[in-house]
Amino acid sequence: MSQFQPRVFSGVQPTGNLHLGNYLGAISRFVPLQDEMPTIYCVVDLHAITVKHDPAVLTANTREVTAAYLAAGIDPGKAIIFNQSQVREHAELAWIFNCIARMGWLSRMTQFKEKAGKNRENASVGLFAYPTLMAADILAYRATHVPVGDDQKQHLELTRDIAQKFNNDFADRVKELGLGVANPAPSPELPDELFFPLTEPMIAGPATRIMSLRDGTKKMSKSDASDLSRINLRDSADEIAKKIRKAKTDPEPLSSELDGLSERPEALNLVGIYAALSGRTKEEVLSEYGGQPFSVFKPALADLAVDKLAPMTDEMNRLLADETHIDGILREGAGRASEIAAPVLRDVRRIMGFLEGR
Ligand code: AQP
Repeated sequence: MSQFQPRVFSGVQPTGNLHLGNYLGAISRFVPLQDEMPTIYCVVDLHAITVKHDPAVLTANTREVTAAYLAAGIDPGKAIIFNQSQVREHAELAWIFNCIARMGWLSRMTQFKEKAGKNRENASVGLFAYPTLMAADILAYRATHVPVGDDQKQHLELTRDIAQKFNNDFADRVKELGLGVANPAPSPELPDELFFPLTEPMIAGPATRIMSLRDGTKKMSKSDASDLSRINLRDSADEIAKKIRKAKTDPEPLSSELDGLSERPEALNLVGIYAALSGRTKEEVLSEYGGQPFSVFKPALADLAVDKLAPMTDEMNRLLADETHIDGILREGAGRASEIAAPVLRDVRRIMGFLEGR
């Protein structure tokens, strides 16, 4: 019996203000994977409408995320790059998963609680159901690996729960139709044949959670009202230097040991950013800068950040000047993505028992 083909899927929402956290926690990690296995990188525009949006801005942001993918080094000749709404299977599978997932599972999602805030009654149903759409994004391709930042861990656990419930609920049907794939880890809770893989999260490296520059206990975020809290991928060199200069810190010099930063979240965050941008460990950074004041470390970090980000920003701006080229890449990618998702959904429809009239 066949095995699941290794395949990477990940996505970024086109909600504006793409930032260093998106780059270090996700986009930069997408690049090497394209040489290791088939990769699918999506601009998840259906997710972006779960909160109030401006249609023209959504279009511009969709192109901006695409430009960031390309400028970071994702090669459309290797990876599939497309925007979610062009592949109808995402929305269709999400509906089916809405009927598999339990209210209790979704009610526990911390991201919904954070994004809905106090006014939960007024949040869209889409915001609540966001994780079932994310599960559909991944499982429409039967993707086995998903590189993401730490904030997406809970959603990926839910994706596994949905896959597991689907596999269990329809185990007999999957077998009867001959659509099963050998379960690599059979257990009393799981059938020996699966339809969907239990996707592995890839949350690794020194930058799985980059924190706000204004508050080391809050994640750097597109939606933070303070622009000083994040380094945007399209910030100029001057803006980057200013934001690092103004980043909240404490008066102490950096410690030489990582343990010394355990109660200093802002300092730890800046060291983590330096480590991720330079490809070194935090320990190595501290062995160079331990004992130094922030008046020395911050300019070094600003120089490094500008060195790393400026070429990417220039490339993004160059790419964004040619919308036809970007739209063509998305269209071509959507065609390739559909070729994978359409047969999966055809099988799902048969498993569900939907009558196909044509
Ligand atoms: N601060 C972060 N550090 C590391 N990784 C991060 N990611 C987001 N913030 C950080 C990762 O970036 C990818 C794309 O994220 P998204 O577009 O789905 O948005 P998000 O996770 O909801 O976070 P944002 O970018 O800050 O947006 P808002 O403000 O809307 O919540 C994901 O892999 C994510 O883990």
